[in-house]
Amino acid sequence: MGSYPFEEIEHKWQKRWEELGLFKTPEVPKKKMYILEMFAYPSGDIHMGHFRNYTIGDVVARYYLMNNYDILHPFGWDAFGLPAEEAAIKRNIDPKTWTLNNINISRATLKRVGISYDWDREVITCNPDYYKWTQWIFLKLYEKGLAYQAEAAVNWCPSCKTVLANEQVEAGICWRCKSPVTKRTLTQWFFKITAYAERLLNDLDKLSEWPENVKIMQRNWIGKSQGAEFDFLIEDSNKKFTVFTTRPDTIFGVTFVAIAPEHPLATELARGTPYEKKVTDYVHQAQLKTEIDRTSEVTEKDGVFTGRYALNLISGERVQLWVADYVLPSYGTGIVMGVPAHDERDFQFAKKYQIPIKVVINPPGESLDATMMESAYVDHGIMLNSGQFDGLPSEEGGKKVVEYAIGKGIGRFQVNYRLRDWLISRQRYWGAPIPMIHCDDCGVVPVPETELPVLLPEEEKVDFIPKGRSPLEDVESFRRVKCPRCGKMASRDPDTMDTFVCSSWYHLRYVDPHNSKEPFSKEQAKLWLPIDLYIGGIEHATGHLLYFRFITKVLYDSGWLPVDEPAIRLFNHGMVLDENGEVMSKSKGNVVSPVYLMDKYGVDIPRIAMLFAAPSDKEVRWTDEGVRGATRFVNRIYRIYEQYAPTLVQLPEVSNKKWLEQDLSPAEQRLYRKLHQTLKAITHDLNTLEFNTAIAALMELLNQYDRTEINHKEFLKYFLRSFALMLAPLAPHLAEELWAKLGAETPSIFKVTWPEYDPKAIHEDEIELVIQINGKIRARQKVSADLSDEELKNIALNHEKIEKLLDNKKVKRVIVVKGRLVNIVV
Ligand code: ANZ
Ligand code: ZN
Repeated sequence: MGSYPFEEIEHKWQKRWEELGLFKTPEVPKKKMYILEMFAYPSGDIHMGHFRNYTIGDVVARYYLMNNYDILHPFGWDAFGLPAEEAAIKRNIDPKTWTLNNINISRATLKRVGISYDWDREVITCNPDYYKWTQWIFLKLYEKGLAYQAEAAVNWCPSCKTVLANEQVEAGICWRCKSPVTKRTLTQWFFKITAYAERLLNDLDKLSEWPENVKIMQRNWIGKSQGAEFDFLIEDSNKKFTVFTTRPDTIFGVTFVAIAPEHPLATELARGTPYEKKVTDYVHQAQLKTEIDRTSEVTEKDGVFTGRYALNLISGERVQLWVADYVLPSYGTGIVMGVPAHDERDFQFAKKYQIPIKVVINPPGESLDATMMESAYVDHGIMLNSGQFDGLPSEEGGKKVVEYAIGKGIGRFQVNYRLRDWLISRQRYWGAPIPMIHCDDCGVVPVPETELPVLLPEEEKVDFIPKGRSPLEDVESFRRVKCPRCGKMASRDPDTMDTFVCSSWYHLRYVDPHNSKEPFSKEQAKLWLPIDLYIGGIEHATGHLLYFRFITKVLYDSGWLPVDEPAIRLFNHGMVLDENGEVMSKSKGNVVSPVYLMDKYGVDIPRIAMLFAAPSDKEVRWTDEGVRGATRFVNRIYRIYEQYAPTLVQLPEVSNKKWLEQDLSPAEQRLYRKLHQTLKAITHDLNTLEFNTAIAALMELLNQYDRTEINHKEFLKYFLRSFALMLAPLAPHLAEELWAKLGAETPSIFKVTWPEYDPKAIHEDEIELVIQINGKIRARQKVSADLSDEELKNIALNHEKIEKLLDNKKVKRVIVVKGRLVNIVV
């Protein structure tokens, strides 16, 4: 008896699937199911993380296919982006060649994995027929006032002379040359995602099939906070500034004000005073620090006094004006009212610089002494030292303070979001050009829709070594263009878009990928959207998963989409670790390549090993032992069919028999029951993506099969037929082969409808009912398994032994645990 001959088998079935057009998306779906895995960045060949993610999607897609759904299961490539340029600089090939080459390699591997993609719908974001529509989306946002240009402080490496993405700054150091990164103010393009903050937040409540942790991460990222703004007056000047606070009840406790170093006021206040040098030095220092360093709880807060004072318009008190880098320029107003008694950061700051501490909230029934405090009292309580608001509970008092400020015109209620607008311009070559033109006379003019795409120049040798400005700025033939409005010579915007713009709408292109007139037709969108199941990594929780919700909402608002949320259900798969529990990565040299595994074991063995090793949403350790186990399992199955199938092929149809009414032996009957219990469990597991328990159930079933003497040939065929069907989504190539050995009722096992379990079979006939009095076991009795709670209760109360024990005691309560136990409380 041989082992599973994957070389012969797997390729044969992949060819058959192709010939049958098994994974081709139906034109007009009756019962649609859109299953999507996050597409891939083509940086080489696919790795085990891809293998896992795409296998998960494949199991589900095949399962729904067998449930007669019309499936859309597409794939594509997130093909623009930095690594292509980096590789191009290193190897001296152009990013396009490098990228398309990687796509070809990875696609070939994925086809070998046999994933059920409709390859006719493949999208590649760096192809003009795709990025034309990425540019179209930019124009739509621009039309709606959701794309705008503004100055922003960006990361700048003075030695590389380039702008860096946040991800390229590690602890304030440039990833390439290791010199300190500074900030530069440059004009950049933004998408106004903040205009959707409220909806992005509220609609999370609709997403009942998204993991709770992703929703929590998005809520925190959006970071809604309700509070107030107060105006302050600068002494010796008639200028005002505004602070944002979540604790208006502490306004009388303000003893200083802290300004972010980037705020224009910071340097302005000290100008021409003896404090000027200290302040400007501090401002420069602060710009070298990362946001994390500045706001971390563990680093000591520092700052400089500006020598100036401001007037708290509510309390009438005079307070010191400081510059401090724990204040972030981009949150609230960039200026904080310092309340040392009730805010921990302010407390540390005041202690360090001997700034007064004034208590304005007491804990209920207690009285704080500022000189004795070792930390801030941050909870709510009773207001004091607060003029007319003394004695009020602080929550209520805070509102009163704001109402008072509104009356005086010196304050207001204010909602703030942590979410910032999305900076989407990159001074890079390998991206979708921003479809805008700058004209001396007309200003910024959008490229007319009819002139899309704005092609990335390829003919000329583009020098994409970063120089601090976009490489496209130096490509004359690209840059120079007639102004669409006045016809004078003007210049194209030289920046390209963040790759996350490309990936914010790819799920929409799949519904109509060959449309050359529109990004997708509204009809196709209606047929297929939303995504029914989206599978991908948790690392995208506050990036891509927020962006694609945003773009979906924008297109919904402009009438392009039937839904305002992109995905009904989200599933986050876990990471793949090596034998020692370390993340697989090229730099650690511990990667296992899917190609190597397939050469050695074929597809289905690594597939079973991966699916069995852990629940799909948990980390999985990839071990040789796991592969050996899967090999034994697969070979065992294969041998059974090799041995028995030839003797069963000729038997007639076995699927529609009433097996419990046939003359099966008791052992065969038990196996029949086990089969249907397994079918029920697996059906559940495939819906919940718990593939490890599904495979465990098949293993158990196989064990019982081994212990059962089967004399009834038709029943054996029925059993093997059912087993192959249950195995099909999990080990598709193997299952096809088993199906064929049994006589192949259909050209593919995936043309068979997923079987229904027999409800009569899954119940055991009898159970042993445990009867307790006050939690102590007093009797056991065999009863029929399908009795109701009421019937079980009566049996228990009327049990001979129990009746005696109860002996007219008063029964307080009877608790029934279905199918197991009755507890009588006396
Ligand atoms: C005074 C105060 C008193 C505050 C007190 C808190 C407690 P969230 O909840 O995150 O919105 N803040 C405001 N703008 C800031 C900025 N640009 N950088 C750093 N901190 C800033 O936090 C709002 C609180 O963070 C505000 O309320 C302000 O400090 C501070 F007993 O104002 B609070
Ligand atoms: Zn013009």
